[in-house]
Amino acid sequence: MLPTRRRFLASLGVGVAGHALARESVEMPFENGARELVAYPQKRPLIRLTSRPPQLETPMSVFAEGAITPNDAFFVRYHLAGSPPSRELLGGDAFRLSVEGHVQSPLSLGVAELARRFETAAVVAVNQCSGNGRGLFQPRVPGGQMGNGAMGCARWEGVRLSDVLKAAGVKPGARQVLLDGLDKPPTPGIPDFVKALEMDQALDPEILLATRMNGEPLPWLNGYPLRVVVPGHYGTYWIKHLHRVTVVDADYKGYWMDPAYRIPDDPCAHVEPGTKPRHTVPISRFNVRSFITSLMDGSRVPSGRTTLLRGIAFDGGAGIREVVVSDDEGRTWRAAELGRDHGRHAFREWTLAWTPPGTGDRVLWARATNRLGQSQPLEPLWNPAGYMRNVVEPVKVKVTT
Ligand SMILES: Nc1nc2c(c(=O)[nH]1)N[C@H]1C(S)=C(S)[C@@H](COP(=O)(O)O)O[C@H]1N2
Ligand SMILES: [Mo]
Repeated sequence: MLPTRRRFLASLGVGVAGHALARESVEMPFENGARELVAYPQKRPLIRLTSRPPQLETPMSVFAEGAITPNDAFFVRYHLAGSPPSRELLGGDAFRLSVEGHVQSPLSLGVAELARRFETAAVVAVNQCSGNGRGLFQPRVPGGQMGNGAMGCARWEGVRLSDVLKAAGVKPGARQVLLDGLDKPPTPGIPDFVKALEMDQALDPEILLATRMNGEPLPWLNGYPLRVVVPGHYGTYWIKHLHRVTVVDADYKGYWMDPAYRIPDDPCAHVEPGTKPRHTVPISRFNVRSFITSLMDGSRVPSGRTTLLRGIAFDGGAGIREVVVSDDEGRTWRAAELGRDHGRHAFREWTLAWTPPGTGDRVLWARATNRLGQSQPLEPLWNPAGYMRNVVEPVKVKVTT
């Protein structure tokens, strides 16, 4: 996102001639990247990708404020034009979660009942869309043209999916657990947004059915009153407004599992640009990423004076071991200082004192390595769906006298 925030006047249209509404907009660093900043209920102005359904990105500067993304700045992603479901469906006693299918005793539980029956559990975890950074793919790919703001880190609190499944009594032969939210397709031809977890994965005690986010009930647009939290895994599995958990004894073949949300079956999830993968698998864990959050493309920094660079890093759950920064396109690297550890699924903040040498254009790179030794490529890796971008993202600044 460029810092040159253009302010433009959007006319309110016929009948209100003479009145105009000032709106802030941003320009993402790719073609057709003009976006308005729009405030939705419970949200501060965020970068709007689409209005039907609402899809909002977080400006990178928010991530410079801390490892926890405030609820009102947390990104929003939906697939179906009718989303989010209406407040009536979500409100009060009307909401029930049903647990059904290949189980001994099907359950139907309200949110309060869930909290009463099952032990409370919490995790600080990053939620990131599979297509975070898709707009930056070259060659361009179809799909939501997002910058890198489709991510956020929060403290999620709720109950364990595994406890709920155990209470329902999973029958032998169960293969997968299907997760469905209350949002429905606008027309019959469009498949409902349903995701599947393998049975052994669904029983991982890390996976939560969360009712609270950063100490508050979930915002409406982030899944009120109940959502799935799958730490370390892409947001596609983090079903919002969860109302049905179905245990099945076969492999689910719905559209949002196949062909959607699949990656090349290759260790780096990539293919030669412009080609199709021969074999695909469902997308799963995050790869390693890091970002400079205190400076953006076009930021000005004074030469010879020390600036504190700030950033974040995260991965699929091993935890971040190291972040290094280069101001000379990789000839030399310096280790950043890691901030407080909020857990292996959280954003890890980092800082580095940097004294810009000389004057003129400078490119800054940050590169993280996790505790498994996995890191980030210097050249982008490509796949046709625009998933799992994790190239070192250059930040081009101007060093001034
Ligand atoms: N009910 C429902 N849940 C959903 C989706 C959706 O379209 N409907 N989209 C998923 C995707 S792809 C992502 S990236 C995350 C985004 O979570 P957020 O909107 O809370 O940031 O929600 C997931 N859960
Ligand atoms: Mo997503």
